Amino acid sequence: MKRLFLCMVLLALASRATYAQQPTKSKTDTTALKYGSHRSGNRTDEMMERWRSYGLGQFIHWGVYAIPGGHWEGKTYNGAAEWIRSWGGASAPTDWKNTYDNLYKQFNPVDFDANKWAKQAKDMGAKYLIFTTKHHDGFSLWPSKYTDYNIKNTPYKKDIVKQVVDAYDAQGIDVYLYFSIIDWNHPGYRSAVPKTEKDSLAYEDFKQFTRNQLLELLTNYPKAKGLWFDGTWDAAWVKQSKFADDLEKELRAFHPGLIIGSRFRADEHGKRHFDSNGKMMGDYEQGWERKLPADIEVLNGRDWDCVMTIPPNQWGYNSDWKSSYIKTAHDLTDMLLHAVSMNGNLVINFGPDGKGNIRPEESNTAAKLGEWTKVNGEAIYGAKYSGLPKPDYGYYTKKANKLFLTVINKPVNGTLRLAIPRSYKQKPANAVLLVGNIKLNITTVDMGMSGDGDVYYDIQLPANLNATSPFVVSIELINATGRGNNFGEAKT
Ligand code: JFZ
Repeated sequence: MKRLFLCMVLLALASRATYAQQPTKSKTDTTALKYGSHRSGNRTDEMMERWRSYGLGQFIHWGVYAIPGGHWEGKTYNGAAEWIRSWGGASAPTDWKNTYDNLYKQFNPVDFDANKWAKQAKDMGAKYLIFTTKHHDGFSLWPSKYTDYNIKNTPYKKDIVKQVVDAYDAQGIDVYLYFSIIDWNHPGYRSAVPKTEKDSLAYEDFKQFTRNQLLELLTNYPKAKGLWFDGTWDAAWVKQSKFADDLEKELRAFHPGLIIGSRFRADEHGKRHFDSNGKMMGDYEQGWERKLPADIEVLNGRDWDCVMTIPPNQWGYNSDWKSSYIKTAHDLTDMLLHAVSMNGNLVINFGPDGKGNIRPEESNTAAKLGEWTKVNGEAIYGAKYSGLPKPDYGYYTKKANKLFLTVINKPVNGTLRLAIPRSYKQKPANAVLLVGNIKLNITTVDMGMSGDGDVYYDIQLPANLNATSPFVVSIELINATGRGNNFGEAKT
């Protein structure tokens, strides 16, 4: 029996560890590290506070992969469209990669209008953008001095990163530059640890190229608020703990306030995201990729964001969405509140096509989300974890003395019953339905339940509330002390 229990505990711990990338060591068990985390606890500066208040972000994956759009020589590839260069495999025609690496000669997004994108993002309610300046294929969307494989050498010619940064900045949306360390186009790039001297020299050249491009980005686009790193899992890069640590420090010194997530570098023992002492490397946890934490405890107080695709797993443009489940605005609202209720941000991905158009499905979703955030934005921007258990109706978020209940599951009897623990320092006073700005009746319910730790409050929803999407009840909180019930406890 004991053994069975131990097995179950171990299993539970193991699944939790893989799910949430939990730190591996306790505080008392520390190793001296040269290239580990730079800090204990969260950043407290103004820029990071701003990051914490975003709530909703937009991700854009755009590059030459938008031309094939998930299709190659008449075949559909269901793997992520931005990876199409690598889907060829051994059976592919030998010129597959070479053909791909020449696609830029056709890249001419005549419909691209950065202001249109930025306006749409603003209307959706996004407060930050993560934009792919260079994905794994190595194609640079800015006129980089360090490679010819860049936008200047396409028929389009103009600097796309600049247009995006300026347009979003003009809308008051903060821009973060996505940058892939993996670069399939650079001759010095290696995924495996270099073994020969020739390989090592090539890789040294690649490292300098990477550093040059990053400094170039921060020089050209000083309005950028942070760098969003990707493609950092290769064995060759994982070995570069000193180089990457020096580079991170250099980038931070070069661009004060810069925000970098946990997906940039590994410590000297190859540990990524969290160092060998279990401390997070970077300013926020960057491992929440198409997944959300089950509860706030797994986060242990860390900053985090979740990046989410609308189809199951397509970041770049894939012309065929027909065979996939496409997340609705409703699904995404649920995820957004899930994230904010646990102190995280949700970043929704868009994959424009080869001409620079955002597909109609994405535009519709953005518009629907925008309708929602316009009315209910208070529940997400600057809102945080409430300190209350998650309600079955949906999610609580909190800002100053306001508690927001976003209702995903509307109760059939039209009454929201809030269970507020007696230990909670505040209690509900007034309630307003944000859509329509309707004042709601709220009453205290003492059910006289023995040993129960909660006080109940009933909020009556309007009888004619025909909710077809999640709705928010804004609840004013006032201080509460000594809330015992009126009934004696039974002796047991
Ligand atoms: C990476 C890229 O390979 C992908 O194309 C896209 O850009 C995405 C945002 O990032 O894919 C990942 C990276 C990390 C995980 C999963 C997919 N992860 O940590 O689970």
